[in-house]
Amino acid sequence: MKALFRPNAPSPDNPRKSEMPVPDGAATRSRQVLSEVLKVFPVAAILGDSSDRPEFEAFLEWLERGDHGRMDWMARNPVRRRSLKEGYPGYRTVVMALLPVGGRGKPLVISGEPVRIARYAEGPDYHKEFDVRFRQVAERIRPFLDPNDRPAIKPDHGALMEKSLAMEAGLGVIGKNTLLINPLLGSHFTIGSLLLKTPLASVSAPFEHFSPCGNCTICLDACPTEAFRGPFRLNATRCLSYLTIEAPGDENRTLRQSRGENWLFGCDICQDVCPHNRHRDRESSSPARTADLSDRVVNHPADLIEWVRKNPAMGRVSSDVLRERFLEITSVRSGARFSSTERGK
Ligand code: B12
Ligand code: SF4
Ligand code: SF4
Repeated sequence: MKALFRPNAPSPDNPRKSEMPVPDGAATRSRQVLSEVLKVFPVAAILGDSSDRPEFEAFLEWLERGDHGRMDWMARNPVRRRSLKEGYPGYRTVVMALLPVGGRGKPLVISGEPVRIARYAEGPDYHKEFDVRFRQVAERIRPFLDPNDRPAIKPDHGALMEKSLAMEAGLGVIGKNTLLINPLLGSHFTIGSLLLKTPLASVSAPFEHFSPCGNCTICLDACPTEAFRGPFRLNATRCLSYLTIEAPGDENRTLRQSRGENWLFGCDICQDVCPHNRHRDRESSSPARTADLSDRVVNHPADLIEWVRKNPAMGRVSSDVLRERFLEITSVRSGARFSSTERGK
């Protein structure tokens, strides 16, 4: 594989930082903007005009291998992910923020069976959370922006290589599990971006020289479906997050059934095992004690719909899909066989 990762520090040899001229006073304006952003988000940074993503080539190779599977939206016009100016012409600055995920990682108990749900999917939908907070930010920073600026909110969607941008903004470094790791937060957070037309100077967070992995390979070894081709390379079509959320249909059903453990929605294993997440509780891997889980007991698969309603982040898959997956988990565990008619009930 080609050397794709260049050190993050700005230097004459490293053109990652601003290539286009930033007007006088932009640095002061940037700091003022960031201080407003930090009133709304716990961790944030500002990335002035960034250059081409150094990881773009790895992204193209990923698409060529077909590792995106049925996520056609990832393959659509890939070049727009190469740089901000190609994805969002006219936008010059990205305000990047991290939101720690609140989920407790405890299993949900359905008809006495513990099943697991990715932490990020518990509680409020993070897309909405970013939307609300970035709207507040946009109001606060309006006095510092050019009059014609129309900030665009992009949490998780849009043509942004978010981890790569956040890494350049000094918010953390990508680990071998392909996730961004921040030395204080670990990796259980989501990333959101606010795009500005106003050119601002970068104000980075201080974590660009952090080196998270060394010789460690715990996450690669722990993945139950062997989804990693190697460090930093994930075959999404084997990842339980893909198999339970993005493509819960028949594709790779056997893999999900045989190695999917009891993951109902998403998967957190390659994060939960990471030493940088040690500060989080490890209850996801401990046996379920029903007494501790009174708010997590669902008495019948059909009641799952009600539970999901209270956890809107899980609304991305239909209740039928969730019920189907639940039956898949329990049938494998008990060795029972469900006919397709029974599964459809
Ligand atoms: C597609 C996608 C998925 C796919 C593919 C995942 C993947 N790793 O690409 C699937 C459905 C499997 C998925 C799963 C999950 N996802 Co997702 N996903 C995305 C999405 C939309 C695009 C990611 C992407 O560009 N992939 C393309 C591939 C090629 O990139 P990559 O695997 O990251 O590989 C890069 C690095 O390895 C790097 N690289 C290569 N060599 C080297 C060498 C060195 C030294 C370094 C440092 C880097 C490096 O270059 C590659 C190209 O960028 C982003 C949001 C966004 N717009 O960015 C969220 C995002 C990455 N997902 C997120 C989350 C939370 C998850 C899950 C944890 C959810 C869950 N609990 O179930 C899992 C984690 C699985 C995993 N280990 O990645 C968060 C990650 C937060 C974080 N801390 O990093 C994001 C940023 C969403 C968000 N806005 O918060 N996801
Ligand atoms: S999220 Fe789970 S299935 Fe996906 S790569 Fe990580 S450990 Fe493997
Ligand atoms: S488990 Fe180890 S190799 Fe994997 S991301 Fe964490 S530190 Fe890096």
